[in-house]
Amino acid sequence: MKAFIYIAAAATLVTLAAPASAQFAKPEDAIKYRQSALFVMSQHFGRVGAMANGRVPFDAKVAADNAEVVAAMAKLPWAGFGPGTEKGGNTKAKPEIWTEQAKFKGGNDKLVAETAKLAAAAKTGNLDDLKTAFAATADTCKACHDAFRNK
Ligand code: ASC
Repeated sequence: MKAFIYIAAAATLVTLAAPASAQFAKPEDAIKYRQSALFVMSQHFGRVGAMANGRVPFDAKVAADNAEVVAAMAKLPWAGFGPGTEKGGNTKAKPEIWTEQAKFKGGNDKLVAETAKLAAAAKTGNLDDLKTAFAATADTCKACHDAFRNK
């Protein structure tokens, strides 16, 4: 009985921890995972950008909903860049991601921070705040792409 409880507890912990540590069966899965998170993020970021740039009318609720998704997605890609995922699939990832881990992690942390600010700005319903946060987030995307993504 005791053993059963330990096993059940361990299984529960693994289940609860899974989304955060995102273990992958094979490198291709990690690559697909990070690309998917980044793709979903880009779609929702684009919707916020359309409003920040005046291409579509500003709707505070739509902006806030999309920015929320951007902020949530920003937390995911890091787990997909683990050791052994340098190659496989159709990746544009540069080797510097793994040789300059601290810098790359710093970029991801900055993305998480800036997208949280974006979501907060969107919630205020103030278009100028949204524009400022959008620009800061876009700069953060670009800095990492320039340093760590092949053309
Ligand atoms: C986007 C998108 C990116 C970033 C980047 C910002 O909308 O898909 O990858 O913004 O272009 O410079």
